[in-house]
Amino acid sequence: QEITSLLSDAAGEEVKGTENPEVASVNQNGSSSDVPTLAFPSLSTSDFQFNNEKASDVIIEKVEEFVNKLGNARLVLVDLTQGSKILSLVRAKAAQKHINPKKFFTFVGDITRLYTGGGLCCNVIANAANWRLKPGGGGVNAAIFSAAGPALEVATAERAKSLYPGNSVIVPLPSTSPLCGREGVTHVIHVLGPNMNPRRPNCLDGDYVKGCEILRKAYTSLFEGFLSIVR
Ligand code: AR6
Repeated sequence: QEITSLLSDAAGEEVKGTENPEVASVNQNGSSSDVPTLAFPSLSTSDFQFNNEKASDVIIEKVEEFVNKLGNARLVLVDLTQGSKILSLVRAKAAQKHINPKKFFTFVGDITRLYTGGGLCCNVIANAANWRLKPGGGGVNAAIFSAAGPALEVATAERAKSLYPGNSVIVPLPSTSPLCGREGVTHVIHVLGPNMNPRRPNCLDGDYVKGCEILRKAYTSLFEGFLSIVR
């Protein structure tokens, strides 16, 4: 309990992992690895060009819906930089809605180095995937496939060949993957968000009614997938 409080106090505000001694010391004790944690990027808001304000509303709505179903688990929204617009928006809205900071917080860091780079143990990470479930393409997808090595591509192909927007697939990470050994990640959940970029497949041409519907579906699928792993 004491350890959980220490961690959440540190994490209630946005934290930069490497500058956060409380988080690091908790992890050195080994205890926070007992807290099932999903680290997820903001789906669709970079390469897929989804509006940040609307995306932050959907994230908050879905976090609010799932936060009381988590038991001792927690959700962490991750982005690469301190200046991340989506992290600021979500952090402000989460505070406004009094969402429990022990259960949900934001974190600045590379999702493939959350433990070694930031002292944050996350047993599950989400990927903002492409419909073909293939490596490359930039963003978090390229980073995760590259850090996980070929084992992730093989394990993914065994589970699914493609994804429709709004859907996800859970992939248990083989213990041979560096992401497993180095970072303690046991599962990757690939999620396909809605696309507003005309240069990418299935562009919604600015239709935010459909876009928000698909984004809600994507987060529901992601959070339900995480719950199915931790239960
Ligand atoms: N660690 C943490 N967050 C990251 C990282 C990282 N290593 N890299 C990017 N982000 P994006 P999308 C953040 O573009 O908009 C790919 O090409 C980023 O700042 O990865 O859903 C796929 O193949 C942003 O906040 O995903 C798809 O075709 C968030 O992750 C397409 O992009 C999502 O950015 C998906 O586009």
